[in-house]
Amino acid sequence: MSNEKRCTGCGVLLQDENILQEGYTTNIENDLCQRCFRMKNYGEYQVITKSNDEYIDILKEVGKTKDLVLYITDLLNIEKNIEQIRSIIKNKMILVLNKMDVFPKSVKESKLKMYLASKDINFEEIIVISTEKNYNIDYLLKRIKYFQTSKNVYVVGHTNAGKSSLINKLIKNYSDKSQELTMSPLPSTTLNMVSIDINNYLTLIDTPGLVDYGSMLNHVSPEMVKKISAKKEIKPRTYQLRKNQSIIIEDLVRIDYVEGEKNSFTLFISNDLKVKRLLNLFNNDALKEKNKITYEMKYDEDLAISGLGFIKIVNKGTINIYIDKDVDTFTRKSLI
Ligand SMILES: Nc1nc2c(ncn2[C@@H]2O[C@H](COP(=O)(O)OP(=O)(O)OP(=O)(O)O)[C@@H](O)[C@H]2O)c(=O)[nH]1
Ligand SMILES: [Mg+2]
Repeated sequence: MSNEKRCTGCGVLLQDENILQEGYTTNIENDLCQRCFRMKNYGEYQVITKSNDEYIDILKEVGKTKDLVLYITDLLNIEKNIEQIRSIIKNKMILVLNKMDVFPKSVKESKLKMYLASKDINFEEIIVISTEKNYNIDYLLKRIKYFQTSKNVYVVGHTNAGKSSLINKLIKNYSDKSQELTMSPLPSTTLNMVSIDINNYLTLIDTPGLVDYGSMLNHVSPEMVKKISAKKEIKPRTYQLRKNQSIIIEDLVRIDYVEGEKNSFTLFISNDLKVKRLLNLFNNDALKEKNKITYEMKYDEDLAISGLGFIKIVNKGTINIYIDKDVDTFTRKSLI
């Protein structure tokens, strides 16, 4: 039997005909599709790969409205192309930087905001929050009320930024609803728009995330995804490197310091990842089969590795990195 009923966890159209297809449920009376049911109750994750064309169509629908949009991004993984979504929708937008809890306490919010402001993208306001620790959620709600142009407020962003988690937090804090959106550590959890009335004046609309094909999360095993995703406050790890020394992170990336004065490399990555330092890079060829990229680092820049985190390098120098060819890397003025 097919119908118009949607899963309340991920927004997919429910169907009870084909177990191999999206939206399957044993009984059409259920609220959740089988995939959401298993994620919620057993933590069993099933990865679905979505094409961004569908997502861009959803964004264009949002763009046809005059409603306020919350653009959620993961602080550790501020996208290389943060303006990408902005270029599709011109609505009033608040930039919400989520997952402050995993960022080292030493990092000043003002510095983060300044970095984003320097990108010259038009946001009504930039707000730092932690959904996990309930940090700044009250303030965010105040600002939503201030900027909203109708009842409807859309929540957009790249996949895994914490959009559904944020909406769940707002439901829990400010409504008497029991609906819970599906959240998971893997990308592409939400599959379609899901509307939730928080109260008579506010309806939040969850959307699937834009897939960042350059993110490491899309190129490693589900076990490694869990390891890469920081759950606790990151303890920055600093290595003093001389020329011809090297850093290796798991079997994910190798960074050879090939030219420059003695230098300081500070890693902002999940505490669960193992890091090895080579005192002489010529003695070990590990990971050299991967794709090589050379960067001329300027004074006080970060090397950002999409999905993994970033490395602050204090002095100028030349580095060679070896990494999966599909993972994006870029340099920027240091965030810290
Ligand atoms: N440490 C930390 N983790 C968070 C926070 N908010 C969300 N997460 C985690 O981030 C992961 C992704 O959360 P979701 O809410 O599923 O993300 P999403 O943006 O809805 O993802 P898609 O539906 O795939 O687009 C989950 O493992 C969450 O537990 C936060 O404030 N701090
Ligand atoms: Mg989601």
